[in-house]
Amino acid sequence: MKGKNVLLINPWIYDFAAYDMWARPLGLLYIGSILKKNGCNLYFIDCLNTSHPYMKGKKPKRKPGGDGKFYREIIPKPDPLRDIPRYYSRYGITPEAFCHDLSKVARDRRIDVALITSMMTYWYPGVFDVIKIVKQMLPGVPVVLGGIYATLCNTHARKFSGADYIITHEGEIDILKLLAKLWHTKPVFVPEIADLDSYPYPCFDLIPDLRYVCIQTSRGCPFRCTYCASHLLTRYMRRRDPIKVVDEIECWNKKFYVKNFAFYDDSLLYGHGDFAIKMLKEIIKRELSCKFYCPNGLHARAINGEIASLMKDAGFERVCLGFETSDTKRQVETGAKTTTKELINSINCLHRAGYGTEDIRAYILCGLPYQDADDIKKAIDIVRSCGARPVIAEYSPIPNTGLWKDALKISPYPIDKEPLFQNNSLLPCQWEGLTYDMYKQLKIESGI
Ligand code: B12
Repeated sequence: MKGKNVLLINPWIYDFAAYDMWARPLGLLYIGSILKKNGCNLYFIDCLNTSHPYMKGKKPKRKPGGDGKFYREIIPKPDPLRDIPRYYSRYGITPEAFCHDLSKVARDRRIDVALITSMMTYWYPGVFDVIKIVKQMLPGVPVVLGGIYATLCNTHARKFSGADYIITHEGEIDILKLLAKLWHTKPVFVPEIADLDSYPYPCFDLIPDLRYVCIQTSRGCPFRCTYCASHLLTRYMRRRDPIKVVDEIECWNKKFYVKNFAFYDDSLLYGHGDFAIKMLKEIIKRELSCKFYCPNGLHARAINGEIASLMKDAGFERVCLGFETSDTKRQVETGAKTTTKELINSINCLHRAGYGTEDIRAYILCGLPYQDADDIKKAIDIVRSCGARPVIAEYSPIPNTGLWKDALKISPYPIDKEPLFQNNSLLPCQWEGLTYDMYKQLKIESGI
């Protein structure tokens, strides 16, 4: 594989709304780092680059912590969404900037393979457009598609994406197998799947203006929540050594001056003994003075007085908790991840550790099959009454998850035929107990 030229592409987002909450194509960057270890040369085009030099004057507003807006342009809606009365946009760099980068990369060398990632199932149009352009501008170059859409909507991707090869699930080993076959060669480095610490750090060094880095301390989740796809994406749970995680953080901090870190785990605190305590103590011991974010939400059950104080001392600015629903029966039926009592207890611990109301956010799922407006209203009230800020997370139905059958029954949209209807912005599982208007009203009344 030595000397082969590999092009990595992170496609555009096409959606009604998108905000950059520390979004990085972490999976693609892991794949890249494995190929680099095997001697490949890497080239990266990030369609979600917010500081692209070609787009002077189109710099979107960014916050000091690294999150912020994407540049966007309104584009025509795909046909299935034509009747939705909202603007639809392409988020990320302009097509001109993309084509400029692509021709620049291809001008001086022959690209041997193009690797494209995918995130949300309903973001596939941006992925398809990237594939189409690559096929036109780099004729004959094999295109490999992987990622979350490619895994969860595999048949759809095979039929319609235009990619030459599709790799599902965690791709580190399968990409090596595929490229070994295509290039008639053997990899010199193969990571040990069971040991996440045998993986090289994701190749964030390909990002020129590195204001934040995403960290994954584990893959998988000990829970099987019926709304979540974690177990369909990762076959079994495993976790890194907490000290090695801090080594990685320190490396980005010392070598690349990165100060902001977002954790991408499905289960950062819960699941493996005192992992979190060890990691947090090590961060404090090394006096890294970095800021940490958990946009994916933490398990409230895992937070006690000690963890809350350690998080505060380590530099967690804000804490996001997954509450999801206040209905006891629904809490149990969707996976028994947390109870209302545990949520209240965790918020109390965070207060005692010095977090204010604005620093504690609790995600509330909105639009689960058969969930009514009253459930959401109650959850908002509970979160408010114990001194945290409620955040509504609109539900996206995902094929083959526990709630999928109910979602199919109740959704007014053909969510199984067309992944675009899995878009959470549509409130795909609206019904008479929670119409789109009721949801809007709820947001206005509760000031969210
Ligand atoms: C981090 C994360 C986020 C981040 C943003 C991430 C980003 N880059 O944009 C935040 C917290 C902001 C976020 C937000 C949301 N998210 Co989210 N998120 C995740 C999470 C936890 C991890 C994704 C990740 O990076 N994993 C780590 C990397 C290493 O894994 P990976 O990307 O899958 O890559 C591996 C393989 O896929 C493959 N691979 C990837 N690319 C390629 C390319 C090639 C060529 C090959 C060969 C292989 C390959 O190999 C990689 C390495 O093993 C997933 C759950 C999960 N377990 O995946 C949910 C998940 C993707 N999110 C989901 C949802 C629902 C949302 C929200 C809609 C939640 C809400 N209601 O508000 C929002 C929407 C965001 C928006 N509109 O802007 C759903 C997906 C829904 C769908 N229909 O697709 C998921 C699956 C969680 C779930 N509920 O089950 N999310």
